[in-house]
Amino acid sequence: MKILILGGDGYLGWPTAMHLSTQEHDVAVLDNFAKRRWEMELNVEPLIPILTLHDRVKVWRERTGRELELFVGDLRNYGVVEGVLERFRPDAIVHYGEQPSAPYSMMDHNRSVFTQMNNVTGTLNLLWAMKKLELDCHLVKLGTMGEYGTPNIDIEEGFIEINHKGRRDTLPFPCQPGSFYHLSKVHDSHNVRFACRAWKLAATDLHQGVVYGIETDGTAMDERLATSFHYDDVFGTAINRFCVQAAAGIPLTVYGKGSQCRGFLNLRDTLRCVELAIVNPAKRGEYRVFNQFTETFSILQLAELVAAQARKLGLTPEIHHLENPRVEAEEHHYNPTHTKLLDLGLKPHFLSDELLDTMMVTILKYEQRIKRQIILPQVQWNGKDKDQVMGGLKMMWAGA
Ligand code: USQ
Repeated sequence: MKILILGGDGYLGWPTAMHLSTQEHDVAVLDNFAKRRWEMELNVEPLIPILTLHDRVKVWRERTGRELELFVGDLRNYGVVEGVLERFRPDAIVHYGEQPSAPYSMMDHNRSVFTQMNNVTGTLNLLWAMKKLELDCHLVKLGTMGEYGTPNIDIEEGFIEINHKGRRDTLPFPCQPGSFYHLSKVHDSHNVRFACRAWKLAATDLHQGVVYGIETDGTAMDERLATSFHYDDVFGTAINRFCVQAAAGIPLTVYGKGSQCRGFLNLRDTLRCVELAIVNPAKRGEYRVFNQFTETFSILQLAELVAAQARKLGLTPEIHHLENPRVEAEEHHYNPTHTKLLDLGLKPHFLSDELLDTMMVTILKYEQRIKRQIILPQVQWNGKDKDQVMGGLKMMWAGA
């Protein structure tokens, strides 16, 4: 199958490209390297040094004899999107090409507007290009479990059957996301669903939980094929951050009580879920949602698991409860359904002591690169916009 990966330079995009290439698919990657620019803006960098995408593609060819076609371009530019689709004519498109961080979207006015314009426009351009070119192509769109928020009922996979005043319908599950980033994914979901209905496109919206892990079969092949692993307060996520903190002897940063629950999955399972969605495609006109996570944990539970494993490695981790920088429920019901990917054959890699151990051992190899000043949360959900803090002076900002 011909598969185009949007956001192929990222934490998930690059290992997905390697994985699908190994499965004998003909894979192309597209990226505009925006993430590398945001890293420079915030003065953060991935823990493991990352080669350019051009060089990683070369190393991949050297190691496997397989080609990954590389396109450089911005999804906000419709001409780029249509041009790439016309040239590559994919059977499936995996769309990771968005601004992925909730804190980034809550940092200030500029970044919040940028996140929504970037994410929504890119996806809309893609939908229009798929329509115009009449490709027989399945869109696998990365959404997020955060679209649902934390309602006081069980979360279904995308849709819920409702009886209302004697009438019954199956409707999109209500969304109460917790950041402008998560909201951008809700807007995308509506646009993708509408395009499937109006233009008979085929799409799978993967409502993914928080991904953890550093290693996949591809990255393990050669250090030069490593993926972009973040531990800072903006691009780093819960388990990955806790492992780095434990390895560096920095107290684990649990926000608030830590009783907030989320769905989690191993990076290796992300690759498998995307593959399962691709080889079992949605039908034309169909918009389907898979909840993509394998386990739920509270944040405090995770911190305790990481700390226990760190102790076995001779480390002396501490857990600190910080004032929660986010506006989010800490005590809530959480029982999301996640059967569709299991039904398609997903065999989860659960969070194990062994995995945490391997992650921390890898992290310890790069311990000298850990910047301690980028660990503590700096973005307050209801804090002052940085522009205002700077007395109305607009920051020089390269994101627009
Ligand atoms: N948290 C802490 N301490 C930390 C970091 C996070 O307690 O040092 C807590 C947060 O308050 C939150 C939870 O952990 O309750 C998850 O936060 P996160 O930063 O790990 O993940 P989140 O912001 O939700 O976003 C990440 C990805 C995003 C993806 C999402 C899936 O960055 O792209 O969509 O996970 S989900 O969380 O299911 O919406």
